[in-house]
Amino acid sequence: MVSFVWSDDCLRHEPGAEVWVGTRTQATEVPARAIAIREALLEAGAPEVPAVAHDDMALLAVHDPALVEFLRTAWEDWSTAALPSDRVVPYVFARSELTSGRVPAAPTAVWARPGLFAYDTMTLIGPGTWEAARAAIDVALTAVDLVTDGERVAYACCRPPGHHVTRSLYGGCCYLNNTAVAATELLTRLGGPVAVVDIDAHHGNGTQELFLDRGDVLTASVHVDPGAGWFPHFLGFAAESDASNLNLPLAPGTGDDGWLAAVREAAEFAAPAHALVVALGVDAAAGDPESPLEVSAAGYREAGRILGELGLPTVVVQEGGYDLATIGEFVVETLTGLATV
Ligand code: SP5
Ligand code: ZN
Repeated sequence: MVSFVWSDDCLRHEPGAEVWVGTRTQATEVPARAIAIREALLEAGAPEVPAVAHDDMALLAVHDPALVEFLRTAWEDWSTAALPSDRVVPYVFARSELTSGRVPAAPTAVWARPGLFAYDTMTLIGPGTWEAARAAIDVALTAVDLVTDGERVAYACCRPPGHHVTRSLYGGCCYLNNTAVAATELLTRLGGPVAVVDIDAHHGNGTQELFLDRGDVLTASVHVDPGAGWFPHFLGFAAESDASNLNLPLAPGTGDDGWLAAVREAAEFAAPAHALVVALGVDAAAGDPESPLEVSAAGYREAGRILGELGLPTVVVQEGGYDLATIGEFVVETLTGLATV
């Protein structure tokens, strides 16, 4: 069984809620997700590898230092200001057209600062958010270490997830783009091109934007059609595809056959790469509360097999997946498929 990288610090992020259409709704991206995955992996006999601390080189190659500094200090500043919300939440957004593209002023009000970096209201910051997000980067980079040291496949049990984060904007329950940092580090160490195949139920918009027009990192994403009303709403359409990016939006209710056909297409797109990052969201699962793709556990195992058949050094990075009863099983099935070849 594939080794998995773990850090207890990933449990320190407690979103508390998601502000959605102006109301606080129940948080979906909760610590119990990672605990459930770890239990299933241990049960399946996967060796556990503790995350090793890594410096900020790869992180700062991906993200704007201003975003990183904001995330590092946001909770401290917010709690000092004694605001009525127990989580950092934006209320005014520094959209680039507001300043005609000019750099917006650094706001003096602490409660205005999140609007420089957040693109939604669902992605709250609390006491352990930074520690968990930074630990997830170490988890991803430790999995890269395993692969560059000779393991063909390694799994990074990252939490919070990351694929919705761009160079300077966070959202979609994500703070730092673990997948993009892993891909960047693989590129540095093994040379390019590196491919990212994202099978989370939502479009990997952050990863797409980070590697736009770059021949050295190919990105492919299989996800529910944003045109059918699904997050991230503004991106993930087939028309965004080009020589280095492939979007495969699927209709709600697609199920195994259509989903696996798209995974095969994504795998073919990734085939020329020297290394692979699988952005593994298991929220395409039938029964997942956040997506309608209706994929079975056998479907995820087959997706793993298809991607494993590429024979590339492969880092698997955890993204979404919200059905606590089955999330662990779906991850184990995927890794089993990846390891069969
Ligand atoms: C990593 C990942 O899978 N992020 C997905 C975030 C998308 N969430 C969209 C939520 C839309 C509204 N949900 C209503 C229920 C609120 N609890
Ligand atoms: Zn997702």
